Amino acid sequence: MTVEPMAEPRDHFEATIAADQRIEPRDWMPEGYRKTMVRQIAQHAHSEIIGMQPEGNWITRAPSLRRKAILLAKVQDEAGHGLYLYSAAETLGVDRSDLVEKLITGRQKYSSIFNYPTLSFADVGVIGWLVDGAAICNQVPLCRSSYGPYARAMIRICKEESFHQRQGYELLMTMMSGTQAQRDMVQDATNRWWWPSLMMFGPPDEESPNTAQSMAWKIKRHTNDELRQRFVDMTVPQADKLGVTLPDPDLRWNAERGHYDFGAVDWSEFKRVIAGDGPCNAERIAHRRRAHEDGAWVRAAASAHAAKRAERVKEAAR
Ligand code: FAQ
Repeated sequence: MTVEPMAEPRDHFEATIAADQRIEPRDWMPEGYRKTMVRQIAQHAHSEIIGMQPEGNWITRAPSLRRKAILLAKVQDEAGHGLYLYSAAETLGVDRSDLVEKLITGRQKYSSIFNYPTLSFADVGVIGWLVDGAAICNQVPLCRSSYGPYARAMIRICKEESFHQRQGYELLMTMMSGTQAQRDMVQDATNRWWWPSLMMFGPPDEESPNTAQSMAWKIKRHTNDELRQRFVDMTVPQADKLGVTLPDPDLRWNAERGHYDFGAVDWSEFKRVIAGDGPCNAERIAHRRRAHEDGAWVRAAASAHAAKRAERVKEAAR
């Protein structure tokens, strides 16, 4: 079903949202909608790019050629996700170089989760299992997000995230059937990543300033707490199968609710991390800034090439 053009652009926008159709770049949209989309897509793109660092840290130390090939592919996929997302953001009239500038000067956020260190190879498995697991939980509904270029980018990203999640779980399964030392590494990594993974979904609903409007605009399809609960419900049986203990003494099945109850997230830690004071914030941004500066010559060469080509096309048309 397509929404017929209407005399008032605002009416067309509202009718498109109400009919569960997509807003496209050529369509009129309220400034608040555009700003929210830029904010969310840019944060998401930055998360993918910064998110290459924690696992990238282990590429040179992967324990076998097979693990190295898998990890390389995963980290490259994350770069690709960043690029699809920056492209989606550009359809809203922003410039990629401005977004990157805002990231490296701390004026735009990226996910809190990537400010924690990766201390052993088990972290690679646990990131795949929990972090990609949480990302899938959050992102599958975003495939139905109301902004067309974002929703379409999410379809492809989610397919790749599923592979990422499975490779993590498979790595952990292998480690859990290995030595006691390997099982201990998996448990230790699980202990460190569990709570930060729950924080990925954002603040509790009553403290989330953006959720109500984003739900009304069908940018978000579920609240932060709904998705956090979905993630817990999905992950507890996976932890049982794996043979690890999730580090939460309050975690138990609640038959009445039909969900797992879980303990209180330390929101003061979350606030500290997103304010820039997590264990690795400074390191992540310094690394990103260095990589950006090192890549200056590539950007200069690419734009010189593009300018030259445009000149040649113009000459040929004369
Ligand atoms: N970290 O009002 P809300 C990945 C901010 S997955 C940092 O609830 P909203 C894959 C929020 O921006 C990770 N900041 O906000 C991968 C807002 O601040 P602002 C990326 C957070 O937007 C796996 C303030 O708190 N995924 O990269 C966080 O309605 C493995 C108030 O919050 C996405 O970005 C946080 N965790 O809901 C890569 C998914 N949570 O902007 C490599 C798309 C909240 O007003 C390796 N994004 N904040 O200054 C979303 O679904 C939403 O933006 C939420 C936040 C749910 C993250």
